[in-house]
Amino acid sequence: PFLENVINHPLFKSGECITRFIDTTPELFQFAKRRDRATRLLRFLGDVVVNGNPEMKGRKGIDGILPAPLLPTMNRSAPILPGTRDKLKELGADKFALWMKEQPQVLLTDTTMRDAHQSLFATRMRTADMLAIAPYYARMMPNLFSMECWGGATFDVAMRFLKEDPWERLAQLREQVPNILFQMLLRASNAVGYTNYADNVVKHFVQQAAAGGVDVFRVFDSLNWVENMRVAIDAVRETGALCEGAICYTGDPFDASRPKYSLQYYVNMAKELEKAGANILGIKDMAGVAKPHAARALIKALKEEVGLPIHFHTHDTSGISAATVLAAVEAGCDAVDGAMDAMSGLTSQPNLGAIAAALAGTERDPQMDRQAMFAISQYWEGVRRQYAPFEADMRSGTSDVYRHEMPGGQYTNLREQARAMGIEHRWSEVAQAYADVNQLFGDIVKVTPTSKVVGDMALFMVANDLTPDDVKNPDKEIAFPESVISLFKGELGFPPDGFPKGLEKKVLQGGQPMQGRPGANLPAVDLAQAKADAEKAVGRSISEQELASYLMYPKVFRDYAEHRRQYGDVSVLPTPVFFYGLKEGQEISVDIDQGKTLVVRLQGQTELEEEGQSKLFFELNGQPRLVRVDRA
Ligand code: BTN
Ligand code: 3PY
Ligand code: ZN
Repeated sequence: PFLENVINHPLFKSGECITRFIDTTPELFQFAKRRDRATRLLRFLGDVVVNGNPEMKGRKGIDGILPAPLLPTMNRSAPILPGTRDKLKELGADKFALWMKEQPQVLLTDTTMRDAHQSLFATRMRTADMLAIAPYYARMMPNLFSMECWGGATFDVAMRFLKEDPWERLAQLREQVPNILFQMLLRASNAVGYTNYADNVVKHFVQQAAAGGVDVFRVFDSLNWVENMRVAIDAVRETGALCEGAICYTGDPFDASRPKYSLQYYVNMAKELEKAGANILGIKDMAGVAKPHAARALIKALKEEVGLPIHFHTHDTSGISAATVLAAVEAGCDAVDGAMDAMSGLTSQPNLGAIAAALAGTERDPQMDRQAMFAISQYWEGVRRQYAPFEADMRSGTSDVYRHEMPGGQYTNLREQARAMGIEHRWSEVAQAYADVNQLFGDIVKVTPTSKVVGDMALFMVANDLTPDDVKNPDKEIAFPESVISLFKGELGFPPDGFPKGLEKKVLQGGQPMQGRPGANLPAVDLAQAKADAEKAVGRSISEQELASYLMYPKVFRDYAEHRRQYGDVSVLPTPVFFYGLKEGQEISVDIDQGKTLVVRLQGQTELEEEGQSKLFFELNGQPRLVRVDRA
């Protein structure tokens, strides 16, 4: 058909030059492209076999062939019952919030596909592992409140390390799960990045995310500055999605030595968020420092003072977060987060299966099919095993978190950074420095991106043997990390009470911090121009979603696009093959399209006969294929 199309094409008959023909009628060459796809995937497979996945550098790999994660037994064509997403469509955001408050049962969010893996194995979970279980969620978990499956660090890690398109992940999951609310984490004016973006960029991002399938936006500001959340809140409200305005929880309202984060502080901010238009109030305990009695008192106070349904989120770093969740539920909290058993605990969320079991038969019984949860958790157990090289060597909860207050989602990443700097053996000093930096900065909220700044400074202090007194000493010269200077300039906004004046002066070397919220000082980005620039950079036209990726991360997006051009869509590969490579004699089948499957087998490889190259012998759908790979 390919040749027929070519010969019968009017341009061809007119005798126009063939090269131009290829340029102007790319649709005819789709056929060739499809063939090319297999070649590109083989090239990637060959690269990983010979050179290793660059992501594995310095990590201990996995020997042997891992068994595929065990999927639950279920009729895949069982009907999909209506869930919370249908409810949102029926009621709209405002009435949906009222519905939440009326429910006697506590509503449950499963964070497995976002925060849990961000917090346990450096955000490395790949789309394929989510996609395989997604149809089971739709059919076996129809009364989950939501699945947190997007945003936070997953956005850039997908492109940067996994070589996947986060928008495709969202669309593919959405296709499999039409009935349960999808939730994302949005860093307000920082969107899914580490710095404030122009208002129109934030708005554009939110529009793309809502159109792409996000139903609930958990919006937070890394300094709890409501002023800096309005653009994001308004943008979410305009799309009709649910806006969860979140307060980042820090400190301890019962610690008299830290009066700043009192119950009143939270109540005040909650009222501001309610006025700003949030549909749901999120309490985001990103480090897992909320103690049970504090959560009880907090939820009680908030229930008395604000009208919004409350959604509580915590991490199990201390080991007792389930007690905190139960206390929050007892105090009337409307929804809580947890992760499926096998993906829970430690720096991740508390155990959702255990919470469901503990509440079963009580008036807040979440009404979960616990057998189904268990089957799904078994699948996650198999998935998690594949990511072992990315896990922190942490065996138990640690009450040290009350001292350092590191967010669960940062913990494994900061340890990685320390390792890369060769100071992982000084981890307890890093943890102490982290706490010291927090005090030096004026006891601030630490969550992405401010947590990253505190972490940078902590590593800097340990690496340079600096004490807090050294840092404060006006006579001791210090070359502060870039991110610290940016923070004190106000590029992430300001804490309600400002930064400590003495250190501000030293960091800014007499310069003045900026006035007002950063977005007010950033000129609007010319989106059409940006799109044209991006298209020029990657040599093809791009979608509005890809434009959003480019606006967030220009370089990461360009690198990803180049990888995609060279190797095709590698998200379809099984995880062990992607990270650890095919073993000799191993055969895999890869669905590259609906109904299009490649069966790939690695037959063997030859030693370096020619300088710097290896020869790999594959079998592709039964046909021999030779791939040459340059050795890195
Ligand atoms: C990454 O680039 O961080 C992960 C994707 C794997 C890229 C493949 S693996 C071997 C080869 N060498 C590269 O630089 N990219 C490919
Ligand atoms: C993120 O912003 O990625 C977080 O998980 C913050 O807790
Ligand atoms: Zn979290």
